Amino acid sequence: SSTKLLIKGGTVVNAHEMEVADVYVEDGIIVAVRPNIKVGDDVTVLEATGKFVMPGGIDPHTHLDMEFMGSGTIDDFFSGQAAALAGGTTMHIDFVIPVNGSLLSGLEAYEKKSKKSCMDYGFHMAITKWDEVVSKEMEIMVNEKGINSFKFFMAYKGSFMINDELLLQAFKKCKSLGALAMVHAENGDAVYEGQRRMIELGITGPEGHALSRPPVLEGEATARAIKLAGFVNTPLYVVHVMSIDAMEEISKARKSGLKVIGEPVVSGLVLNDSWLWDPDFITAAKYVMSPPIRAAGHGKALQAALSMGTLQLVGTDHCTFNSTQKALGIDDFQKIPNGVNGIEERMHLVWDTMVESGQISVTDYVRVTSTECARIFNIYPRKGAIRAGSDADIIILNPNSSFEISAKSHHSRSDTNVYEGWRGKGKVEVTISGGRVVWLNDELKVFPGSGKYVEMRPFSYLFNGIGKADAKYLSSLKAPVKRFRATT
Ligand code: DUC
Ligand code: ZN
Ligand code: ZN
Ligand code: ZN
Repeated sequence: SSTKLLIKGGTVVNAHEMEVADVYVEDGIIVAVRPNIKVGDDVTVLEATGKFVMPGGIDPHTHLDMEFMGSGTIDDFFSGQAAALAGGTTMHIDFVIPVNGSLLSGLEAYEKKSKKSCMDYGFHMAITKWDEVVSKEMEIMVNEKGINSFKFFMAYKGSFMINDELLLQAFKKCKSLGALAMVHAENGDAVYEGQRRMIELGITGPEGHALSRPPVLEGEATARAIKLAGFVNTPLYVVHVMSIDAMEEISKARKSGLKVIGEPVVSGLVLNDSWLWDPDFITAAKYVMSPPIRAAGHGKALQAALSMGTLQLVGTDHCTFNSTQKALGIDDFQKIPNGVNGIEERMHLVWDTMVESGQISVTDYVRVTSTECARIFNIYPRKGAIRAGSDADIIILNPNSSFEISAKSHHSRSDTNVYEGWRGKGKVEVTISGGRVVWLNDELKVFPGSGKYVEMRPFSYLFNGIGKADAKYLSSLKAPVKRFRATT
Protein backbone atom coordinates (compact mmCIF):
# COMPACT_ATOMS: atom_id res chain seq x y z
CA SER A 1 0.00 0.00 0.00
CA SER A 2 1.32 3.43 -0.82
CA THR A 3 0.98 6.30 1.59
CA LYS A 4 0.55 9.66 -0.08
CA LEU A 5 0.92 12.90 1.75
CA LEU A 6 0.66 16.56 0.79
CA ILE A 7 1.98 19.30 3.05
CA LYS A 8 0.24 22.43 1.86
CA GLY A 9 1.17 26.08 1.92
CA GLY A 10 4.02 26.05 4.39
CA THR A 11 7.37 27.83 4.18
CA VAL A 12 9.76 25.12 3.08
CA VAL A 13 13.19 25.67 4.61
CA ASN A 14 16.48 24.17 3.49
CA ALA A 15 19.95 25.06 4.72
CA HIS A 16 20.41 27.71 2.03
CA GLU A 17 16.98 28.95 1.05
CA MET A 18 13.32 29.06 1.90
CA GLU A 19 10.19 29.39 -0.22
CA VAL A 20 6.46 28.96 0.18
CA ALA A 21 5.68 25.63 -1.46
CA ASP A 22 3.80 22.36 -1.17
CA VAL A 23 5.61 19.11 -0.46
CA TYR A 24 4.29 15.90 -1.98
CA VAL A 25 5.36 12.56 -0.50
CA GLU A 26 4.84 9.04 -1.79
CA ASP A 27 6.07 5.79 -0.23
CA GLY A 28 8.45 7.48 2.16
CA ILE A 29 10.16 9.67 -0.43
CA ILE A 30 9.68 13.35 -1.27
CA VAL A 31 8.40 13.41 -4.84
CA ALA A 32 7.85 17.11 -5.48
CA VAL A 33 8.43 20.50 -3.87
CA ARG A 34 6.68 23.40 -5.63
CA PRO A 35 3.73 25.75 -5.18
CA ASN A 36 0.16 24.61 -5.88
CA ILE A 37 0.54 20.87 -6.25
CA LYS A 38 -2.83 19.33 -7.21
CA VAL A 39 -3.65 15.89 -5.84
CA GLY A 40 -6.52 13.40 -5.76
CA ASP A 41 -8.62 12.62 -2.71
CA ASP A 42 -6.61 9.51 -1.83
CA VAL A 43 -3.93 11.84 -0.46
CA THR A 44 -3.68 12.91 3.18
CA VAL A 45 -3.36 16.70 3.32
CA LEU A 46 -1.59 18.54 6.12
CA GLU A 47 -2.20 22.28 6.25
CA ALA A 48 1.01 24.24 6.98
CA THR A 49 0.22 27.84 6.10
CA GLY A 50 2.19 30.20 8.33
CA LYS A 51 4.40 27.37 9.55
CA PHE A 52 7.89 26.11 8.70
CA VAL A 53 8.32 22.82 6.85
CA MET A 54 11.84 21.59 7.54
CA PRO A 55 14.03 18.51 7.35
CA GLY A 56 13.64 16.43 10.51
CA GLY A 57 16.45 16.91 12.99
CA ILE A 58 19.48 14.65 12.93
CA ASP A 59 21.13 14.19 16.31
CA PRO A 60 24.79 13.37 15.67
CA HIS A 61 25.50 12.22 19.23
CA THR A 62 23.42 9.84 21.36
CA HIS A 63 23.85 6.85 23.67
CA LEU A 64 20.80 4.59 23.68
CA ASP A 65 20.80 1.24 25.49
CA MET A 66 24.42 1.67 26.59
CA GLU A 67 26.24 0.06 29.52
CA PHE A 68 28.28 2.81 31.17
CA MET A 69 29.86 3.25 34.60
CA GLY A 70 28.12 0.15 35.93
CA SER A 71 24.64 1.20 34.77
CA GLY A 72 22.53 0.77 31.66
CA THR A 73 20.97 3.88 30.15
CA ILE A 74 17.24 4.21 30.77
CA ASP A 75 16.35 4.94 27.14
CA ASP A 76 16.70 2.15 24.60
CA PHE A 77 16.36 2.37 20.84
CA PHE A 78 12.58 2.46 21.10
CA SER A 79 11.95 4.90 23.95
CA GLY A 80 14.82 7.18 22.98
CA GLN A 81 13.70 7.35 19.37
CA ALA A 82 10.04 7.82 20.32
CA ALA A 83 11.16 10.77 22.44
CA ALA A 84 13.22 12.07 19.52
CA LEU A 85 10.26 11.93 17.14
CA ALA A 86 8.02 13.77 19.62
CA GLY A 87 10.62 16.55 19.57
CA GLY A 88 11.15 16.74 15.80
CA THR A 89 14.28 14.62 15.44
CA THR A 90 13.92 11.92 12.79
CA MET A 91 17.40 10.39 12.77
CA HIS A 92 20.26 9.96 15.20
CA ILE A 93 23.76 8.57 15.10
CA ASP A 94 24.54 6.40 18.11
CA PHE A 95 27.92 5.22 19.39
CA VAL A 96 28.53 1.49 19.16
CA ILE A 97 30.57 0.35 22.18
CA PRO A 98 32.92 -2.57 21.44
CA VAL A 99 32.61 -5.77 23.48
CA ASN A 100 35.95 -6.62 25.11
CA GLY A 101 37.57 -4.35 22.56
CA SER A 102 36.03 -6.16 19.58
CA LEU A 103 34.29 -3.87 17.10
CA LEU A 104 32.53 -6.77 15.37
CA SER A 105 31.07 -8.11 18.62
CA GLY A 106 30.06 -4.59 19.61
CA LEU A 107 28.31 -4.01 16.31
CA GLU A 108 26.52 -7.35 16.58
CA ALA A 109 25.17 -6.34 19.99
CA TYR A 110 24.00 -2.96 18.67
CA GLU A 111 22.37 -4.59 15.65
CA LYS A 112 20.24 -6.54 18.14
CA LYS A 113 19.50 -3.55 20.38
CA SER A 114 18.44 -1.43 17.41
CA LYS A 115 15.96 -3.96 15.99
CA LYS A 116 13.17 -2.17 17.88
CA SER A 117 13.96 1.14 16.17
CA CYS A 118 11.05 3.37 15.19
CA MET A 119 13.11 5.91 13.25
CA ASP A 120 16.17 5.87 11.02
CA TYR A 121 19.58 5.70 12.66
CA GLY A 122 23.25 5.30 11.92
CA PHE A 123 26.30 4.32 13.94
CA HIS A 124 29.62 5.78 14.93
CA MET A 125 32.08 3.33 16.44
CA ALA A 126 33.70 4.12 19.78
CA ILE A 127 37.24 2.75 20.08
CA THR A 128 37.94 1.54 23.61
CA LYS A 129 41.41 0.12 23.03
CA TRP A 130 43.86 0.21 20.16
CA ASP A 131 45.77 -2.64 18.54
CA GLU A 132 46.28 -4.33 15.18
CA VAL A 133 43.08 -6.38 15.49
CA VAL A 134 41.03 -3.24 16.05
CA SER A 135 42.79 -1.56 13.14
CA LYS A 136 41.77 -4.46 10.85
CA GLU A 137 38.23 -4.41 12.19
CA MET A 138 38.01 -0.71 11.32
CA GLU A 139 38.47 -1.66 7.67
CA ILE A 140 35.50 -4.02 7.89
CA MET A 141 33.38 -1.34 9.55
CA VAL A 142 34.07 1.14 6.78
CA ASN A 143 34.08 -1.18 3.80
CA GLU A 144 31.22 -3.51 4.77
CA LYS A 145 29.21 -2.17 7.69
CA GLY A 146 28.30 1.41 6.81
CA ILE A 147 30.29 3.09 9.56
CA ASN A 148 32.46 6.06 8.57
CA SER A 149 33.40 7.62 11.91
CA PHE A 150 35.40 6.49 14.94
CA LYS A 151 35.50 8.13 18.36
CA PHE A 152 38.69 8.07 20.43
CA PHE A 153 38.92 8.87 24.13
CA MET A 154 41.61 11.18 25.49
CA ALA A 155 39.93 10.82 28.91
CA TYR A 156 38.78 7.84 31.05
CA LYS A 157 42.29 6.89 32.18
CA GLY A 158 42.63 3.21 32.95
CA SER A 159 39.76 2.19 30.67
CA PHE A 160 39.09 3.78 27.25
CA MET A 161 41.86 6.38 27.14
CA ILE A 162 44.55 6.06 24.49
CA ASN A 163 47.86 7.91 24.46
CA ASP A 164 49.19 10.24 21.77
CA GLU A 165 51.25 7.57 20.02
CA LEU A 166 48.18 5.39 19.56
CA LEU A 167 46.00 8.38 18.76
CA LEU A 168 48.32 9.23 15.87
CA GLN A 169 48.16 5.67 14.56
CA ALA A 170 44.39 5.76 14.84
CA PHE A 171 44.17 9.11 13.02
CA LYS A 172 46.33 7.73 10.21
CA LYS A 173 44.11 4.68 9.97
CA CYS A 174 40.99 6.85 9.74
CA LYS A 175 42.62 8.90 7.03
CA SER A 176 43.58 5.85 4.98
CA LEU A 177 39.98 4.63 5.17
CA GLY A 178 38.37 7.99 4.42
CA ALA A 179 36.70 7.81 7.81
CA LEU A 180 36.24 10.71 10.19
CA ALA A 181 38.21 10.71 13.45
CA MET A 182 36.26 11.98 16.46
CA VAL A 183 37.64 12.75 19.91
CA HIS A 184 36.38 13.04 23.45
CA ALA A 185 38.85 15.77 24.33
CA GLU A 186 39.78 15.99 28.00
CA ASN A 187 43.25 15.34 29.40
CA GLY A 188 42.68 12.00 31.16
CA ASP A 189 45.88 12.05 33.21
CA ALA A 190 45.07 15.50 34.54
CA VAL A 191 41.43 14.58 35.23
CA TYR A 192 42.75 11.67 37.29
CA GLU A 193 44.96 14.07 39.26
CA GLY A 194 42.01 16.46 39.67
CA GLN A 195 39.84 13.69 41.06
CA ARG A 196 42.53 12.66 43.59
CA ARG A 197 42.77 16.29 44.69
CA MET A 198 39.00 16.58 45.28
CA ILE A 199 38.90 13.40 47.33
CA GLU A 200 41.86 14.65 49.44
CA LEU A 201 39.97 17.88 50.06
CA GLY A 202 36.88 15.92 51.07
CA ILE A 203 34.84 17.27 48.14
CA THR A 204 32.86 14.17 47.28
CA GLY A 205 29.62 15.77 45.95
CA PRO A 206 28.58 16.50 42.35
CA GLU A 207 30.39 19.87 42.40
CA GLY A 208 33.61 17.86 42.76
CA HIS A 209 32.92 16.44 39.30
CA ALA A 210 33.13 19.89 37.71
CA LEU A 211 36.03 21.06 39.88
CA SER A 212 38.10 17.98 39.07
CA ARG A 213 37.98 18.50 35.29
CA PRO A 214 38.02 22.28 34.58
CA PRO A 215 37.86 23.88 31.10
CA VAL A 216 41.63 24.12 30.78
CA LEU A 217 41.85 20.31 30.55
CA GLU A 218 39.30 20.31 27.73
CA GLY A 219 41.15 23.12 25.96
CA GLU A 220 44.49 21.33 26.25
CA ALA A 221 43.20 18.04 24.86
CA THR A 222 41.28 19.77 22.07
CA ALA A 223 44.41 21.67 21.01
CA ARG A 224 46.49 18.50 21.14
CA ALA A 225 44.02 16.46 19.12
CA ILE A 226 43.75 19.21 16.52
CA LYS A 227 47.51 19.48 16.18
CA LEU A 228 47.99 15.72 15.92
CA ALA A 229 45.24 15.42 13.29
CA GLY A 230 46.81 18.34 11.44
CA PHE A 231 50.21 16.63 11.62
CA VAL A 232 48.86 13.65 9.66
CA ASN A 233 46.53 15.87 7.59
CA THR A 234 43.23 14.25 8.43
CA PRO A 235 39.94 15.96 9.38
CA LEU A 236 38.89 15.95 13.03
CA TYR A 237 35.47 16.10 14.70
CA VAL A 238 35.47 17.28 18.31
CA VAL A 239 32.39 15.93 20.12
CA HIS A 240 30.62 17.74 22.97
CA VAL A 241 32.49 21.04 22.94
CA MET A 242 31.61 22.41 26.38
CA SER A 243 34.00 25.30 27.02
CA ILE A 244 35.36 28.56 25.65
CA ASP A 245 38.80 26.98 25.98
CA ALA A 246 37.97 24.16 23.52
CA MET A 247 35.95 26.40 21.23
CA GLU A 248 38.80 28.89 20.87
CA GLU A 249 41.21 26.12 19.84
CA ILE A 250 38.74 25.04 17.16
CA SER A 251 38.31 28.62 16.01
CA LYS A 252 42.08 29.13 15.73
CA ALA A 253 42.51 25.87 13.83
CA ARG A 254 39.74 26.62 11.35
CA LYS A 255 41.19 30.08 10.68
CA SER A 256 44.49 28.42 9.84
CA GLY A 257 42.76 26.17 7.32
CA LEU A 258 42.55 22.93 9.28
CA LYS A 259 39.50 20.75 8.77
CA VAL A 260 38.09 20.71 12.26
CA ILE A 261 34.44 20.30 13.12
CA GLY A 262 33.12 21.36 16.54
CA GLU A 263 29.93 19.91 17.98
CA PRO A 264 28.38 21.71 20.93
CA VAL A 265 25.60 19.82 22.74
CA VAL A 266 22.36 21.38 23.92
CA SER A 267 23.23 21.09 27.62
CA GLY A 268 26.47 22.99 27.07
CA LEU A 269 24.71 25.69 25.06
CA VAL A 270 21.80 26.43 27.37
CA LEU A 271 22.64 25.25 30.90
CA ASN A 272 25.24 26.33 33.44
CA ASP A 273 26.97 24.63 36.35
CA SER A 274 24.98 26.27 39.17
CA TRP A 275 22.84 23.15 39.71
CA LEU A 276 25.93 21.14 40.62
CA TRP A 277 26.08 23.07 43.90
CA ASP A 278 22.45 22.32 44.78
CA PRO A 279 22.23 20.90 48.32
CA ASP A 280 19.87 18.16 47.14
CA PHE A 281 22.09 15.37 45.86
CA ILE A 282 19.82 14.06 43.07
CA THR A 283 19.04 17.56 41.80
CA ALA A 284 22.76 18.17 41.45
CA ALA A 285 23.69 14.68 40.22
CA LYS A 286 21.29 14.76 37.29
CA TYR A 287 23.49 17.48 35.72
CA VAL A 288 26.66 15.38 35.89
CA MET A 289 28.06 14.65 32.45
CA SER A 290 31.53 14.67 30.90
CA PRO A 291 32.94 17.08 30.00
CA PRO A 292 31.04 18.97 32.69
CA ILE A 293 28.45 21.68 32.16
CA ARG A 294 30.43 24.89 32.70
CA ALA A 295 29.98 28.27 34.36
CA ALA A 296 27.44 30.58 32.68
CA GLY A 297 29.72 32.50 30.27
CA HIS A 298 30.72 29.36 28.41
CA GLY A 299 27.24 28.58 27.08
CA LYS A 300 26.81 32.12 25.77
CA ALA A 301 30.17 31.96 24.01
CA LEU A 302 29.30 28.59 22.47
CA GLN A 303 26.03 30.07 21.18
CA ALA A 304 27.94 32.93 19.58
CA ALA A 305 30.41 30.47 18.05
CA LEU A 306 27.53 28.46 16.62
CA SER A 307 25.99 31.58 15.12
CA MET A 308 29.29 32.59 13.50
CA GLY A 309 29.98 29.14 12.08
CA THR A 310 32.98 28.44 14.33
CA LEU A 311 30.95 25.48 15.58
CA GLN A 312 28.91 23.68 12.95
CA LEU A 313 26.19 21.43 14.32
CA VAL A 314 24.37 20.65 17.55
CA GLY A 315 24.18 17.26 19.24
CA THR A 316 22.87 16.14 22.61
CA ASP A 317 25.00 13.33 24.07
CA HIS A 318 21.59 11.98 25.17
CA CYS A 319 22.56 9.44 27.84
CA THR A 320 19.87 9.07 30.47
CA PHE A 321 20.05 7.56 33.94
CA ASN A 322 17.22 7.74 36.44
CA SER A 323 17.45 8.99 40.03
CA THR A 324 18.21 5.59 41.55
CA GLN A 325 21.14 5.17 39.15
CA LYS A 326 22.46 8.67 39.82
CA ALA A 327 22.22 7.82 43.54
CA LEU A 328 25.06 5.30 43.10
CA GLY A 329 27.36 8.28 43.52
CA ILE A 330 25.88 9.59 46.76
CA ASP A 331 29.22 9.19 48.60
CA ASP A 332 31.53 9.81 45.66
CA PHE A 333 30.92 11.91 42.53
CA GLN A 334 33.19 9.54 40.58
CA LYS A 335 30.45 6.90 40.80
CA ILE A 336 27.63 9.08 39.45
CA PRO A 337 26.73 7.71 36.01
CA ASN A 338 27.60 10.50 33.57
CA GLY A 339 24.91 11.74 31.24
CA VAL A 340 21.93 14.01 30.61
CA ASN A 341 18.84 13.92 28.39
CA GLY A 342 18.29 16.01 25.25
CA ILE A 343 17.19 13.94 22.25
CA GLU A 344 13.58 15.14 22.64
CA GLU A 345 14.44 18.73 23.59
CA ARG A 346 17.19 19.63 21.12
CA MET A 347 15.05 20.98 18.28
CA HIS A 348 12.92 23.12 20.59
CA LEU A 349 15.81 24.46 22.65
CA VAL A 350 17.94 25.35 19.63
CA TRP A 351 14.97 27.15 18.09
CA ASP A 352 14.14 28.99 21.30
CA THR A 353 17.71 29.87 22.21
CA MET A 354 19.13 30.61 18.76
CA VAL A 355 16.30 31.56 16.37
CA GLU A 356 13.74 33.14 18.71
CA SER A 357 16.55 35.23 20.21
CA GLY A 358 17.65 36.37 16.76
CA GLN A 359 21.10 34.78 16.88
CA ILE A 360 20.64 32.62 13.78
CA SER A 361 18.29 32.55 10.80
CA VAL A 362 15.72 29.87 10.09
CA THR A 363 17.90 28.49 7.27
CA ASP A 364 20.87 28.32 9.66
CA TYR A 365 18.63 26.46 12.09
CA VAL A 366 18.11 23.75 9.47
CA ARG A 367 21.84 23.69 8.80
CA VAL A 368 22.93 23.23 12.43
CA THR A 369 20.17 20.77 13.40
CA SER A 370 20.11 18.61 10.27
CA THR A 371 21.84 19.43 6.99
CA GLU A 372 25.39 19.88 8.26
CA CYS A 373 25.23 16.52 10.04
CA ALA A 374 24.01 14.84 6.85
CA ARG A 375 26.85 16.42 4.86
CA ILE A 376 29.58 15.55 7.35
CA PHE A 377 28.54 11.91 7.57
CA ASN A 378 27.91 11.65 3.85
CA ILE A 379 24.18 10.97 3.79
CA TYR A 380 23.16 14.24 2.14
CA PRO A 381 20.82 14.80 0.28
CA ARG A 382 19.07 11.58 1.20
CA LYS A 383 18.83 13.17 4.66
CA GLY A 384 18.94 16.81 5.68
CA ALA A 385 16.97 18.27 2.75
CA ILE A 386 13.43 18.91 1.62
CA ARG A 387 13.76 18.11 -2.05
CA ALA A 388 12.58 15.59 -4.61
CA GLY A 389 14.31 12.26 -4.01
CA SER A 390 15.11 12.83 -0.35
CA ASP A 391 13.69 10.66 2.43
CA ALA A 392 10.41 12.05 3.74
CA ASP A 393 11.74 12.92 7.22
CA ILE A 394 9.96 16.21 7.75
CA ILE A 395 8.77 18.43 10.57
CA ILE A 396 6.23 21.22 10.70
CA LEU A 397 7.18 23.86 13.23
CA ASN A 398 4.75 26.54 14.34
CA PRO A 399 6.73 29.63 15.37
CA ASN A 400 3.70 31.08 17.15
CA SER A 401 2.88 28.22 19.44
CA SER A 402 4.83 27.33 22.56
CA PHE A 403 6.38 24.29 24.15
CA GLU A 404 6.97 23.34 27.75
CA ILE A 405 9.41 20.73 29.03
CA SER A 406 8.73 18.43 31.97
CA ALA A 407 9.55 14.92 33.07
CA LYS A 408 5.79 14.56 33.61
CA SER A 409 5.06 14.94 29.90
CA HIS A 410 8.27 13.94 28.13
CA HIS A 411 8.57 10.64 26.23
CA SER A 412 11.93 9.52 27.58
CA ARG A 413 11.74 6.82 30.27
CA SER A 414 13.90 8.91 32.56
CA ASP A 415 12.25 10.15 35.77
CA THR A 416 13.96 13.55 35.54
CA ASN A 417 14.65 16.16 32.90
CA VAL A 418 17.55 18.61 33.09
CA TYR A 419 15.39 21.19 31.25
CA GLU A 420 12.46 20.81 33.69
CA GLY A 421 10.10 23.79 33.53
CA TRP A 422 11.57 25.35 30.38
CA ARG A 423 8.93 27.18 28.34
CA GLY A 424 9.62 28.62 24.96
CA LYS A 425 8.36 29.70 21.59
CA GLY A 426 8.29 27.51 18.47
CA LYS A 427 6.68 24.09 18.64
CA VAL A 428 7.14 21.01 16.50
CA GLU A 429 3.49 20.20 15.75
CA VAL A 430 4.03 17.44 13.20
CA THR A 431 6.80 14.91 12.67
CA ILE A 432 6.89 12.75 9.56
CA SER A 433 9.29 9.82 9.61
CA GLY A 434 9.86 7.82 6.43
CA GLY A 435 6.66 9.28 4.98
CA ARG A 436 4.49 8.37 7.98
CA VAL A 437 2.92 10.94 10.28
CA VAL A 438 4.22 9.83 13.67
CA TRP A 439 3.62 12.95 15.78
CA LEU A 440 0.43 15.00 15.44
CA ASN A 441 -1.85 16.75 17.95
CA ASP A 442 0.60 15.84 20.74
CA GLU A 443 0.13 12.16 19.99
CA LEU A 444 2.80 9.65 19.02
CA LYS A 445 2.15 6.77 16.64
CA VAL A 446 5.32 4.73 16.51
CA PHE A 447 6.04 1.09 15.73
CA PRO A 448 9.07 -0.91 16.82
CA GLY A 449 10.95 -2.16 13.79
CA SER A 450 9.90 0.64 11.43
CA GLY A 451 13.24 2.46 11.63
CA LYS A 452 15.95 1.71 9.08
CA TYR A 453 19.71 1.50 9.49
CA VAL A 454 21.33 4.19 7.37
CA GLU A 455 24.71 3.14 6.00
CA MET A 456 27.31 5.86 5.82
CA ARG A 457 30.00 5.79 3.15
CA PRO A 458 33.58 7.00 3.61
CA PHE A 459 35.07 10.22 2.16
CA SER A 460 32.66 13.06 2.83
CA TYR A 461 33.39 16.57 1.52
CA LEU A 462 35.79 16.96 4.44
CA PHE A 463 38.27 14.75 2.62
CA ASN A 464 38.30 16.86 -0.54
CA GLY A 465 41.79 18.06 -1.33
CA ILE A 466 43.56 15.85 1.20
CA GLY A 467 45.28 13.71 -1.42
CA LYS A 468 46.49 16.83 -3.21
CA ALA A 469 47.74 18.40 0.00
CA ASP A 470 49.67 15.23 0.81
CA ALA A 471 51.20 15.03 -2.66
CA LYS A 472 52.24 18.67 -2.45
CA TYR A 473 53.79 18.12 0.95
CA LEU A 474 55.69 15.04 -0.19
CA SER A 475 56.99 16.69 -3.36
CA SER A 476 58.12 19.69 -1.33
CA LEU A 477 60.49 17.48 0.59
CA LYS A 478 63.93 17.61 -0.90
CA ALA A 479 66.06 14.53 -1.50
CA PRO A 480 68.23 13.63 1.50
CA VAL A 481 71.12 16.02 2.01
CA LYS A 482 74.44 14.41 1.02
CA ARG A 483 76.94 15.03 3.76
CA PHE A 484 80.72 14.66 3.81
CA ARG A 485 83.02 14.41 6.72
CA ALA A 486 85.11 17.54 6.92
CA THR A 487 88.78 16.85 6.18
CA THR A 488 91.14 18.94 8.24
N1 DUC B 1 29.92 11.65 28.58
C1 DUC B 1 28.74 11.52 29.18
O1 DUC B 1 28.36 12.40 29.93
N2 DUC B 1 28.01 10.42 28.93
C2 DUC B 1 28.37 9.44 28.00
C3 DUC B 1 29.76 9.46 27.57
C4 DUC B 1 30.47 10.71 27.80
O2 DUC B 1 31.56 10.91 27.32
ZN1 ZN C 1 24.98 23.48 1.57
ZN1 ZN D 1 32.42 11.70 25.26
ZN1 ZN E 1 28.77 10.88 24.22
